[in-house]
Amino acid sequence: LVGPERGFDVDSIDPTIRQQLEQHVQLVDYETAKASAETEPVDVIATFAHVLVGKELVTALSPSRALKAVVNYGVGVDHINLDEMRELGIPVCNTPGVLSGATADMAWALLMACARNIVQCDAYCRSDAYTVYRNMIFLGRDVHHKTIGIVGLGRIGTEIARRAKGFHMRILYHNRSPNKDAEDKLGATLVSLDDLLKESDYVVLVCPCTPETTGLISTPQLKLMKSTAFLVNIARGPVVDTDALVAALQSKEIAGAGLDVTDPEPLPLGHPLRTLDNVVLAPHRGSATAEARAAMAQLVIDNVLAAARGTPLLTRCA
Ligand code: 8YV
Repeated sequence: LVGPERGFDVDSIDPTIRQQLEQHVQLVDYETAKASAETEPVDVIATFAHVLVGKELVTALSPSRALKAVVNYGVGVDHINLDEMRELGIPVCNTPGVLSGATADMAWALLMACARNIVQCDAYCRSDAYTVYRNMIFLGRDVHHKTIGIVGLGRIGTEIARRAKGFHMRILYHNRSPNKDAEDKLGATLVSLDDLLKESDYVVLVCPCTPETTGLISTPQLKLMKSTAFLVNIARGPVVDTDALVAALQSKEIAGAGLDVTDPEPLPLGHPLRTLDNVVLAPHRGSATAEARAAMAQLVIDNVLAAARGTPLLTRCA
């Protein structure tokens, strides 16, 4: 089941989820569920990022308060009003762990694309301009032995740090609480956000989007970064103040940005972030590998069936 918002393609939902769940439960889409909610309230809501789930939606679909769980396809649950779910006594499940490696790989893909101008190189090689070999074009920046600053050293952040260790990088992190394991095994150092921004060559945002992290990176923070440093965002768009980022990129206060997520998402046509040549964009593809998607789908299926059958939920997060 999906929510009422526009701006996403309902048919893009993993068909595995539909096919497998259909064998066990009756699946209804949002409009159908809403129309028949009085007589047939839904038992479980399965949803994903980009669909705002709160008291209003839950009450519209299950006015008799029969809802047993909200099951999210994805690890981030910032689109679900957890306070309201708590108030209603509705458990929330997500898909942690199974997408950490894929999302860390994506952070690295953006980081490397930024550092070595991969997108510009590709366009150049396809264009008529590439007729002779040139030595001094598209010079990038080293990644190895540089400093990476990871904002949010949870499951995905730790995977990013493990890859950074392979590149012999100095690893700084900023987190709500210390990650002793990453300090011991990866040599990661906990620092203030300001110090991380000042010292890092690559700043990677991978924190959850909460009221505390919304707008975390704005003009004062971007000013702390080196003019040679890159910002990679695989967290959520609102963690960065978009206008401040555009200004920093236009004035070359930072070298560039790799953005898997933006605010708004998608960006409107003609938005500066769509045209700046020191930006690499991806359409929220962090966990989008065949392997991670299959594992996410399986967790959604298992959680929906557990909720429907009244057996313990597998990955409850709230
Ligand atoms: C998903 C995500 O692509 O896990 C998350 O929090 O943002 C992504 O993995 C998305 O939620 C699926 O629609």
